[in-house]
This record gives sequence, structure tokens and C-alpha cells, in this order.
Amino acid sequence: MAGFFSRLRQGLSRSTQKLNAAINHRHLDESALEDLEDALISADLGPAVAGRVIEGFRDSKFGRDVTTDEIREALATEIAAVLKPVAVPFEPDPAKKPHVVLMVGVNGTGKTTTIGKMARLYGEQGKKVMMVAGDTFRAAAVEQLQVWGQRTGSVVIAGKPEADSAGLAFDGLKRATAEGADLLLIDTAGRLHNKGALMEELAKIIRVMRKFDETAPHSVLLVLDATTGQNAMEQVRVFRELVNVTGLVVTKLDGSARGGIVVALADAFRLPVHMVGVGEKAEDLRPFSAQDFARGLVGESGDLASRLVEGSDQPEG
Ligand SMILES: Nc1nc2c(ncn2[C@@H]2O[C@H](COP(=O)(O)OP(=O)(O)OP(=O)(O)O)[C@@H](O)[C@H]2O)c(=O)[nH]1
Ligand SMILES: [Mg+2]
Repeated sequence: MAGFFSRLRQGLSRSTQKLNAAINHRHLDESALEDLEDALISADLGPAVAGRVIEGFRDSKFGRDVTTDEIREALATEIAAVLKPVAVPFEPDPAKKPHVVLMVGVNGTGKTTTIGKMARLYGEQGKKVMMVAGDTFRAAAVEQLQVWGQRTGSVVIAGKPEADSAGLAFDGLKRATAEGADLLLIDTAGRLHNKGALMEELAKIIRVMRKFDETAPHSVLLVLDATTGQNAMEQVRVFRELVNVTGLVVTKLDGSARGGIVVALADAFRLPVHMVGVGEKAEDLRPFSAQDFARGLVGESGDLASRLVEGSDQPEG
């Protein structure tokens, strides 16, 4: 889709600017390396990745004169290497009818929107998608999902206000199985009174669904908002205590994202990053590409002429 890469790049620009400030050294001495390390940390890549990158530079380039493009390239390579193992596309298991996805995350990260986007994406691939409006605490949450249902032509299973979300998930699973659905996407509430209540709620949804299919849910996707930066790390820790998170979706990588956090997440948790969101519209969901992301994060060479000479491939856009 036109502009996807440029949107991602723009979304990453906040992190890129932080890096650029440190990339302009011509001579890699100790103070330049320190600048670069600080920049990597302030761009949210985390101290572990920053330390390794700097060690690599110290071994290979210390004391040398380097071009900004050389640093940029080396950085992009390092970052892509961290991201590559986690760039795992989300693929519903065709043997599961339906493949059950439980969507979790703190409020406002983009769970409901991502479910809607997934309904469109997989619907377009010819899969039969159904959704469960499991966030029963707010009427608006149910309506929001119903709008996505209309938009994507998918069935939304919803209950009365304050309905029991575990019961709803059970009914949804039963119906999706009876109707031969390929994918069942279960929305959940992001905010409950406290961590204990949230844990209880999620555990109950899972326990009750397993009375029908003991392998459900087949995926538990944790949705993280890229604009929250370091806080996303804490969210992963907390949610992994609550549920068996199988993968991540990182949203809002447009706007004022702090995309460097994806590198820190990949390095710290090694959880698959299945998809990224770069906007509010149905088509703004993409598989996570390590290369695009690394390239977007370190920025392009400012010099168009050198790009043309190098004949580097043009990113889509
Ligand atoms: N710019 C941008 N906005 C997004 C993206 N994903 C979601 N949003 C917006 O973020 C806001 C919150 O999204 P929701 O999908 O309602 O988030 P949620 O996790 O379901 O929130 P709760 O139901 O309150 O827990 C909405 O205004 C979405 O349109 C994205 O990738 N980019
Ligand atoms: Mg929601």
C-alpha cells in the first residue's frame, strides 16, 4: 500500500532524530561512542542493545573516520539482527476451526481496533472471522466492535451490558465452531479495578473456554502502544504473569511513536512481534518486517544523490 513505509518512518522519526544527533560524528573515539550509546538508550532501544552495539563499533571501527552512512548502515544491520528472530507473521492454524485469539493489553493500546483490522485482513484472505465483544464493562466497547463487524462483514457475538465475559467467550466459541469459523477474535477489557481482578477475569475466560476446547485460546496477543515507550516493557512483564502471552502487536507506530522500544522488547522477551499498527483505519495493520523497521528507525541517508549512485532499492511508498 502506498505510503506504508513512509508512515512507519514518520512514526519512528522521534526515535530517529535522537539517533541522528549522535550519528554525525566523523571520528569514532571514546566520546563519540558514548554519545552514540546515550542516543540509543534515549531512543528507547534499552541499555543491553545499546551496550552490544557500542561494543561492536569499538571492536570494528574504533578510532577510524567513518561516514554517517557507514554508522547508519552498521546500526541498521545490528537492529535488524535483533528484530529478525521476532518478526514472525501471525498465521491462524488451519487445523483449528476456529483458531481462538485472546486479545489482551492495558486500556487504550488498540485491542479493539486491532481486532477490527484483523477481521478485515483475514476476511479478505477468505477466512471466516467472528468476534466476541468480551469487554462487557463499557457499552461503548461493545458498540465499537459492532461497528467493526459491520465494516468487515463479520459476526460479532455480544451480550447484554455487564454480561459475563467468560460466558460470552464460551458462547462465541460454541457458535464459531458450529458455523465453521476459521478465526475467533476475543476482545477483553483493558482496565479492571486492579491487577488481581484482571487476572481473575482473564483466567476465567480461559478456564470456561477450555470446557469446550481444551486447547483454547490458541494465541494470546498482547497489544502494546508504541507511544508509551519504556512502560511497554513493564506491561509485558505484568501480562506474562497473568496469561501465557504468545505474541505481541505493536500499535501507533505512526504519529509520535517511540519505536525504539520494539528493539528493547525483542531483545528482552524474544516474543514474536506479529503485526504493527500504523493508523486507525482498517488497512493500517501490517506484518512486522525487521528490515523495514530497522531502516525506518535509523533513517535514510540524507543525500539523495548518494542513494541514487548506490542504486539502493526504493522502499515501497
Ligand atoms: N494512530 C493510531 N491510532 C490507533 C492505532 N491503533 C489504535 N488506535 C487508536 O487508539 C485508540 C484506542 O484504541 P482501542 O482499539 O479502542 O483500544 P483498546 O485497547 O481496545 O482500549 P480499551 O477498550 O479502552 O481497553 C482509538 O482511538 C484507536 O483509533 C494505530 O495503529 N495508530
Ligand atoms: Mg477496547
